[in-house]
Amino acid sequence: MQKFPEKFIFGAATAAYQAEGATQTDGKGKTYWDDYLKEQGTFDPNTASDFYHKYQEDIEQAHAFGINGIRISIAWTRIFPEGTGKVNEAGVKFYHELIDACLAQGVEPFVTLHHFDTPYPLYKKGDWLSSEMIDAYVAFSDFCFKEYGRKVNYWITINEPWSVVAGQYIIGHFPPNIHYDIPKAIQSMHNMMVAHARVVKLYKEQAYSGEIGIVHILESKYPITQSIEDQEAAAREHILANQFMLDATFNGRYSNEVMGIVEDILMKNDGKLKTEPSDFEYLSYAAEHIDFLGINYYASHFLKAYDGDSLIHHNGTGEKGSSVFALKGIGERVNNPLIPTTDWDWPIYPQGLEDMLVFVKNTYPNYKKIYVTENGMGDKDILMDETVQDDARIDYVRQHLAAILKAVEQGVNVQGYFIWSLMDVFSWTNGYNKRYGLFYVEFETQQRYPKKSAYWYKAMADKNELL
Ligand code: BGP
Repeated sequence: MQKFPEKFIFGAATAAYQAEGATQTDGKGKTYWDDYLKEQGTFDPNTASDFYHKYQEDIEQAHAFGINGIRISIAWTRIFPEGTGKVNEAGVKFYHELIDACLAQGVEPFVTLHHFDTPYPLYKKGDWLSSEMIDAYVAFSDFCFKEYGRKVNYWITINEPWSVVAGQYIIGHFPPNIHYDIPKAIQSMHNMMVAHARVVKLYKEQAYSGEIGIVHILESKYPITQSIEDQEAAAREHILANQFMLDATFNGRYSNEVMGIVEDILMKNDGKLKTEPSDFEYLSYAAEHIDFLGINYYASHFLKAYDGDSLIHHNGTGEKGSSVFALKGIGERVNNPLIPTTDWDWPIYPQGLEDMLVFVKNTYPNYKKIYVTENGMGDKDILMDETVQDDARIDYVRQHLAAILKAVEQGVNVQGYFIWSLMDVFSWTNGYNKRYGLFYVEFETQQRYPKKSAYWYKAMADKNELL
């Protein structure tokens, strides 16, 4: 019998743009996704899971299925439709009602301030590459703390800086769809970390009673063979995608080892990182005061040496085996025949989660606690007899929870787990056929159906042990 720590959060995660729908309702402003998705014409985010209208039912359902924590995010453009300036009262009211509904059901809200949804006018000004964006983000966060700070106990500054910059500037499947510009990605990542740090400082200096943290996607990187070159490739991707931000988060500066590699990657890609002395003052303050780290974990990667130009094919359709991911000055992700993958080519490797948790504990001993803020399995679920027999998902989640428990045995302080996602939601670059939810959403009718995994999750939460 494997017990979870006492008061463990059995949570489920959502994000505003992916769950709420209602992208043009009650004065909401545009994010950078709206026009882009319309022009592209593949996926319409306008209804998503209609959480904007159905949140009450969803939160009651969450509670009924043993869930005691939920990740929600505040859509910046519901509150400030233009990103700055005039406040939209309908948006302010919506989040009061949503947070109150969570609290009334005993489902603790973990509230993210930025989950991939920069307001369009600020995106046009350069997004995280512009100081106007960063100032506006700090002002928006301040507004949220003043408005909701007395009832929200857990804040998340930013969701997955690495995914944002990789999507925007390397893979190019997030607007502005730039490919292979690794220097821009590094600069933007640094700026996001400074923005995060400014918000932590603001929150702590105003002495709110809650906690504040950041969510990073942290995927372990392994060499496909033990050759020096393959080891080097894995180490480089690990530094770029994981350690660069963990150093900023917990040390308030970049270690010499990290900076050495990052500078070499920048040189090979004709770029330079610009920093200000004040950046490191903010980062050091936040490193000392941050309350928790959120880790999103879905997959790990196996790498081999690569010395060509960057080349990526994003598998957004679920056509197994179609992914290509090779970065100049870093390495190439390759298939490990011993490790199963999802239809979207994400290697299923729970050991990578255990290794990452132990790595954080050993490398950043000043971390206070960790929540696994996203983990789950995207699949092409089939609704039959008003449910889904999602045994593969149960198996995936069970293996990852077992990995967490193994890390806990090794002394890692993990206090909760949020399955991605509560119900099926809109997936940024994969649309609606990649489903993750505990609850199946029939998008045409917005009817919800608990999957087999929802019943299993409830039984586990009720017993506080792994089943
Ligand atoms: C994370 C994001 C989520 C969610 C999830 C699943 O990176 O924080 O917003 O989308 O990944 O990813 P996808 O929908 O691409 O399968």
